[in-house]
Amino acid sequence: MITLSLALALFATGVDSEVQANAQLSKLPGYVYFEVNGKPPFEPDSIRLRTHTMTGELLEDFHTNLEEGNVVSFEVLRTTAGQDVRVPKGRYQVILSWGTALDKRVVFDYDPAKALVLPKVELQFGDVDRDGELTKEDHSYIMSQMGRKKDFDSWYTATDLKFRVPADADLNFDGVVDTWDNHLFMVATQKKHDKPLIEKKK
Ligand SMILES: [Ca+2]
Ligand SMILES: [Ca+2]
Repeated sequence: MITLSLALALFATGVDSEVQANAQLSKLPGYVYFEVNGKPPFEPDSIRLRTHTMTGELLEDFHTNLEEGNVVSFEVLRTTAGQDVRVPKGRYQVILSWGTALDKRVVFDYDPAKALVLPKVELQFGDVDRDGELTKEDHSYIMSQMGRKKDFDSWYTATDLKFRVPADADLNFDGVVDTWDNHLFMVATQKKHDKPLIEKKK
């Protein structure tokens, strides 16, 4: 039985690496790729992306589904004469918005002739009321959910009129709301986070 479990585990690992290898091979020129941290969506979920020039001009505002391994990929397009065309080589920025994460800005150097793979993007979760900030309001909700567990309680069921769910209070996605989540929230409030709005260059 142990041998069978081991064989299955090895088989599963093999499949995973194969998927990763295929993903590496299929990186397409003109696309930007990066992984984000976060909970695997419990239902089909999508992340909102807004691409901008460095002077703050909005290029595109769209949603995309996360791929295998929490990977985001997109082309950098601009609508010109009714057609979407790739922007020229240069520096751009993208704002990510996803569930209870704070908006995150990523700056990148784009070349439409190449595939661009960026470092993993760490999103900060904990904005349970989704107002773009980590405040007392978020903290008190997290504290009110202490002790809830994924396998019990109604993990994904709204518990109040603001449609917050216990899973929102689980900042490290381990299936329980405990003092670690409170700790992560407190640490996050001490950090400087991206402003959701893009500042124009002077
Ligand atoms: Ca908030
Ligand atoms: Ca947790």
